[in-house]
Amino acid sequence: MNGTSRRLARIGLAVAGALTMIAGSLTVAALPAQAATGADIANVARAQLGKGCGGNPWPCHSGEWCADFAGWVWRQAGVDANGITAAAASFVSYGRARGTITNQPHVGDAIVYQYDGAGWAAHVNIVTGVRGDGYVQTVGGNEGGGAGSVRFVDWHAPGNWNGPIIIVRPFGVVGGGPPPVRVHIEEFTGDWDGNGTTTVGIHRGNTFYLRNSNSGGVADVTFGYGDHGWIPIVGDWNGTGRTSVGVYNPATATFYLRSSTDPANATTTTFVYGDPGWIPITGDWTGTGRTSVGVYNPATSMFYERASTDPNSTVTVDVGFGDPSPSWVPVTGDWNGDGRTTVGLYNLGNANFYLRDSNTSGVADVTFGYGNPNEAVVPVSGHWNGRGPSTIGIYRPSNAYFYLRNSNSGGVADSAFGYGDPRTP
Ligand SMILES: [Ca+2]
Ligand SMILES: [Ca+2]
Repeated sequence: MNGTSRRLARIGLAVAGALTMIAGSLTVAALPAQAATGADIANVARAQLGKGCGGNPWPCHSGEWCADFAGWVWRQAGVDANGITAAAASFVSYGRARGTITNQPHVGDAIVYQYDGAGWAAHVNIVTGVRGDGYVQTVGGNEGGGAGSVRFVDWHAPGNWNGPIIIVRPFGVVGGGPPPVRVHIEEFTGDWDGNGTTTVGIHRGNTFYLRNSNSGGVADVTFGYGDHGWIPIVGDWNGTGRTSVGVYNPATATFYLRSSTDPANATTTTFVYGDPGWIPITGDWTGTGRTSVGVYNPATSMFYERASTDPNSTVTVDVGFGDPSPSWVPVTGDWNGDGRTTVGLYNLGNANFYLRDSNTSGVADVTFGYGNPNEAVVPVSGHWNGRGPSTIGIYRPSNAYFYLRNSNSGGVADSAFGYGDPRTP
C-alpha cells in the first residue's frame, strides 16, 4: 500500500460501509446479524446443489463460473470477499493479501486447484466438511463436466484431486481467519529527572521501575503503585518539569494520578473517565505545560481528551482518527514540536504508525512502517535526545527490548537496548 492510500484509510472505511449497506438492500435478503461462521458458508453452498450456470443469483461466466459461485457463497454468508473476482486465482491473491492461506482445511475455506503461480488456476470450490484424517467434502460450481453444475464431492484428500492445491481461509469469519494481534501495555517513557530527555520505564504487577537513561541496567527509581492488569500512564500533572506516573484500571475506567515519582512522598488524584475496556492516553493537549489525560475507545476509534486532571472538569475534545480494531494501539506525542500533544496510532497488523498533528478528526499527517507486521509490541514516544518534536519507538515484550527512533520515519532503530524481563504480550 502506498502512502496516499494509507492516509485515506479512514475515508475508505466510511465509503466501504456505505457500499455494504447499498449492496445489502439490493441483493442480500438476510445478512447474518453476527459474524459468519464456516458452517454458514457450507450451508449457503449446499443449498445450491444441482443448479447450473444461468438463472441463479451468482454472476455467471458460461463455462468458467466456479469462482463466480465460490465468491458468491462467501459474500452471501457475510464474508468480506473484496478482491475475489471471476478468476479462481483471485482467491490466492486474496489469501496472500490478508494472510489467510493455510495448510489445514476448515469448513468454509476455499480450495484452489492447479494454481500456476502467475495468476491462473484451474478451479476453486468450498470445503463443507473436514475429517480428522484431513479428508474433506467440497461443494463447487461448474463441476461434473459438460455445462457443469453445483456438485458435492464426498471425502477426498484435498491435494489429490486435480493436482496441487492452495487452501484459502475467509477473512474475519469466526474460526476462519487469524485473530487480530493485541498487546497489553506495561511499558512507557518519561522525563523522570527533568533534564529534558525522555527515558524508559516499565510496570510489572503493581510496581513501577523507572530508568534515567536509555540503556540496559537496573531501575533508578522503584515504587509500588497500581495493581496487576492496570495500565500505566505518565505525565507532568502539576507542571514541575518532571514526568510522574499514574495508572488506569480498565475494569472500572478509573484514573489514579500520582503527584510525583518520589517513592516516599506522593499524593493521588482519582476520577472515573471513559468506559471499561477503553485505553488511557495522556498529553498536554493545549500547550499549558501540564499533562492531562484522555481515553481511546478501540471499538469506535474515537479519542476523548480531557482538558484538565481536575476531577470536576467536564471539558473534553473528541477526535475520530484511525480504524476501529483491537490491533490499533493509541500513541500520543508532540509530532511537530509546537508544544501541543496530538493523537497517533500504531497498527500491530501492518506495523504502521499513523500520526496526526492536530486534535481534530481526520487522516494521518505522517504514516510510516516501523517494526514487524502482526507482532505484539507497545508503541512509545518521547524526546530521546532532548527537546524538539516527539519521535517514536516500540517495546517488544518477547525479548524485553526498546527500539527507539530519532525521527518519525521508517528505518532501523537509532537506539536498542534490553530493559526488564521478557513477558507475554
Ligand atoms: Ca530525563
Ligand atoms: Ca504538536
